[in-house]
Amino acid sequence: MKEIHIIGVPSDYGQNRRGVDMGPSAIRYAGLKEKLERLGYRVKDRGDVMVPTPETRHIEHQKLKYLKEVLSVCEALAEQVRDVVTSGYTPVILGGDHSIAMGSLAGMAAAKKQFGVIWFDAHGDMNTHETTPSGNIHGMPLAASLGIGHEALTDLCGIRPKVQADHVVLVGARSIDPAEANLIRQSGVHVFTMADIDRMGMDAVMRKAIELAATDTDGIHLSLDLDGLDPMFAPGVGTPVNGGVTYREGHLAMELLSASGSLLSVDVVEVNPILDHRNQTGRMAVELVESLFGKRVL
Ligand code: HAR
Ligand code: MN
Ligand code: MN
Ligand code: MN
Repeated sequence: MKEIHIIGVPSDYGQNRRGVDMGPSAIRYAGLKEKLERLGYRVKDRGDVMVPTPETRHIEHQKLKYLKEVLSVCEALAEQVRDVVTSGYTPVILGGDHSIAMGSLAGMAAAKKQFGVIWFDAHGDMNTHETTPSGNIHGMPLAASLGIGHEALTDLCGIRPKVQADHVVLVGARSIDPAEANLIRQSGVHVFTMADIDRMGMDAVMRKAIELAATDTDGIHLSLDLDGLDPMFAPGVGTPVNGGVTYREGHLAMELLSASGSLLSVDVVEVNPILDHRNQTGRMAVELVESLFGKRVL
């Protein structure tokens, strides 16, 4: 039987609204462990990675806000992920903002020769310190993991790059900054925007995405940013963007990834309980993870 290890990362150092640090609690409170157990998995909760208290810290670089704190959190997370994956278990990583994915991917890169990434997100997260409009590192983790940007980020854990561009697929994109768009085009990552989902349908998009991320790799890491969903279904996020993935499209995407048998690891990020309505987004996150791990109607 497969064993899942939950790792909480209560960090909001990658962006400027407090609250995502409560994401792991909200997702756990929505019944994550019990629901995965009901699907037949052994589940171990490894607790939270140590995150320093924001009120004791200050910004040093305006274009890389809370760089030191982001790095220390990501290093600690990478170590946990490497340990879980080399032991043969599946990590479910609970953010926190999306900057933590640099730690997830560093841990994956330490444990696996080749892996693909499906980056489910309204945003590209392909900025660098030179292109960022905000200085928030949660807009940079995909670029950094591909080896693009400031070396403090790209060289995290001494592995660069963590993943190859032709094994990376963005799904759900609809808010990309102009300079970020150039980086995306130059990088060679694959992108399915919302318009592509409208035209092709989620079924065709995900089948193609899975093929791209699984070819020549040992499997797929899913980086699930809840703002990829339409704010109607996931209002508790810091940077909501209209015109997102619907409830059923989201589940279909998870079901197809589950059926592919290629899933290695997942992060669930950007859930902000302060901005949420009665934990709707936390519950949505758990529902999507259930579909990802095989929950079906019949
Ligand atoms: N692109 C903008 C920036 O770099 C906004 C990024 C928002 N990012 C997330 N993660 N919520 O996907 O600041
Ligand atoms: Mn993101
Ligand atoms: Mn996003
Ligand atoms: Mn290849």
